[in-house]
Amino acid sequence: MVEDWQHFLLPYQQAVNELKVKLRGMRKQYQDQAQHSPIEFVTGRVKPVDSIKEKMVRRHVAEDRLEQDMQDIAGVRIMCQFVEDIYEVVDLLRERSDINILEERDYISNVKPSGYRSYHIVVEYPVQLITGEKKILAEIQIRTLAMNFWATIEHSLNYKYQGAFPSDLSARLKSAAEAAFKLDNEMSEIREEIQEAQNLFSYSKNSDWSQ
Ligand code: 0O2
Repeated sequence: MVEDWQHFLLPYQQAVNELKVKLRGMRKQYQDQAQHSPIEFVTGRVKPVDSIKEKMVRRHVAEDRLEQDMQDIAGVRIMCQFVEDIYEVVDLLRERSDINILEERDYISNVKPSGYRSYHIVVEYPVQLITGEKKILAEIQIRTLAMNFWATIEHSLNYKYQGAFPSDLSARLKSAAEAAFKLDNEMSEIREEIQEAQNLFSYSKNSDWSQ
């Protein structure tokens, strides 16, 4: 029985904070070398207690199995400019010694019926507490800016309709997901041209809105 949720969630918040710092640090290193960063920006959140409780019921997760069976209490999202960047980020994560990848779910090759696309990685990440080391499960979602735009809109509509979309809205959302993916593919076609233009900016002289 979780009696003190704030206490239970503290190491999850620490994991999210640390991962955000590390991933933003990767972007800084690319900028430092005046190279295109596959990471555009990073966000993170700890799942709200109500969402945890709702998912426990929906997925039949017992409270004493939460730490092992709920993989997305700590969540980090990495946004990329291009689909190719997503796979570069995945390779970078696979190389890291501070995270242990447990599972990968490619919802880009295997698009969800809703139209949702993203690459999900479930990792085990050690946080250092005053009581010692604790391994935390975290879900890292990697997506393009276009995928993120679609998912953000769909998520808010989902909240309103509780997943039961009217069929015309559901069809519109699917078609919007395909339009977003077409935009990603169009951008990939001119990726080299775009990156060349971006390299003409001196990163040190231009403001960085991603921090
Ligand atoms: P939030 O607010 O983002 O935390 P489940 O959580 O049961 O749905 P599972 O198998 O545990 O599914 O994990 P999955 O499907 O790999 O990832 C779930 C998370 O991915 C969701 O978290 C969303 O962030 C995102 N996601 C998955 N499918 C969709 C979708 O169709 N539309 C949108 N907008 N996002 C999706 P939460 O808990 O829903 O919410």
